[in-house]
Amino acid sequence: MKSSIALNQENLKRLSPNIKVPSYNRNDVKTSIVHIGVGNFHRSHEAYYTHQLMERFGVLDCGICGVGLLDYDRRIYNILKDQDGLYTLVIKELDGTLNPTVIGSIVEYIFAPENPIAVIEKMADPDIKIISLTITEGGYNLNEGTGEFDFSNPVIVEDMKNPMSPRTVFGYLTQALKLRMHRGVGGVTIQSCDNIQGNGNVARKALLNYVEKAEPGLLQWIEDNVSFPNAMVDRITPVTVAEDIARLQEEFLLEDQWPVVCEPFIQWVIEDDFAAGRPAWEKVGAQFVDNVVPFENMKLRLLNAGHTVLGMLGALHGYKTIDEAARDEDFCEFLKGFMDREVSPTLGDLGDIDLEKYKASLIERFRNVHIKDLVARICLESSAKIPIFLLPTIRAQLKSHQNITRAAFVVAAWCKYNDGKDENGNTYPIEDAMSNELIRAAALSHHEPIRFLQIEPVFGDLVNNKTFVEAFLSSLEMLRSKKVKECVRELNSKLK
Ligand code: CS2
Repeated sequence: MKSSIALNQENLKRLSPNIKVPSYNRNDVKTSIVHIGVGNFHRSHEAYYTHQLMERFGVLDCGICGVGLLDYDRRIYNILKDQDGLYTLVIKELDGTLNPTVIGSIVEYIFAPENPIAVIEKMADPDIKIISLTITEGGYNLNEGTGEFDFSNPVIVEDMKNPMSPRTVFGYLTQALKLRMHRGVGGVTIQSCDNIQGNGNVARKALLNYVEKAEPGLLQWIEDNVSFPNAMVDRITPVTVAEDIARLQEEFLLEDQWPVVCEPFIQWVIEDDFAAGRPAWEKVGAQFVDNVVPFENMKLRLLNAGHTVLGMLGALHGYKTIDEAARDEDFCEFLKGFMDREVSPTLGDLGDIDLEKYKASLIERFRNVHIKDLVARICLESSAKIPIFLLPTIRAQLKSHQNITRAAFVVAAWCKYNDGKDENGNTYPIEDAMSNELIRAAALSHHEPIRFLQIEPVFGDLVNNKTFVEAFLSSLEMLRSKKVKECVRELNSKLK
């Protein structure tokens, strides 16, 4: 039996012909993008688009320098160092075939806790035209209830005190932009790639709030020289599991310590507002538009919230993966009702987009048995996701006096989810920056159900809306007295 080969630059030429490898000379790649947060999503999305541009069009001036800010990032840093920045992206086709490509667009990586100055200098380098971010929904440090920047966050307090050894993205950006200003290096684009409505506007607001207190002399320069394009990003990218690593080794004789698997679907719709130019990502499928709002609304309220629906109901029932939940006919009927009756009316004018086709494609994507996206991944950090994915639908429907029964039921399911136990008695951890508060509120809600809606940073003033509160209370009562599947069946037939 042939032995497997470790992934690194030197070994690329020895790999099986079934694996696509970079044919461009990586030594000729010039870095012009710094990316903060090299997680699986960045590796299946922006780094993939950029690699395609290098591979298919020979555009080599858009190399990526990855940056890890958190201790957690040490692992990816070590692995990328070991593998010369290379990793395998395994697209799982709809028929289950694996389609592996070695991605070469990440040509540098800096682990910030070890070398904060190197990160600041890199972001201030005149060659850097874009600083892109995947720092998660919660990473923007805004109170979801009030929309205000959270200055009480202890790491933010630390960064204000020690500006030269920052820990947050805001501390780093402030120092780097200050250097750019003093050195006359010119503007840069800060490009959010997170699942947030108006992600560019949110990045801008969060940064300006921080700078206003930390470095007010920099505000005007940012206004004049930095752009923050909004974008919709999409590709379902599950957590890599041991089996993914093993299959690559067994079927392709490739040893990659941390490959990424993903679905074939990919989409990136970007507002064309780049202060210092940009790669021609449109050549490899990205769409540049004047207004991304309709695309963002559609994606966040249907795909991401659809995930939340399946994740929460699925978790209570005991399903482990999203495809299992989506293949459950009762849950799927509920999901379709949620999309058609409660979300679609809030989406407004979508121009040329075929909404029915989009929704049908989502069901297909959720049902893809090969992706094995974990319910646990969908449910983690819900306190940052639900206010973005689900509550805007509730707010919009309430405003136009329309139905919110299913959406409120999902909020109630989330409350019950925080009891930490499914209906078979299996326990699971609540992985959430607000886990203490959520667990406490869920516990209190057994006697006083409204307590859950009093989590102000999540629900804000929704707790004062009578219609919403009633819908939530009756759903929670139902969920606490019967199994989730029974409740869903009842609602499906009642709401037909
Ligand atoms: C998911 C997203 O985290 C979540 O809850 O809905 O990660 C989703 O898979 C991506 O946004 C797909 O583009």
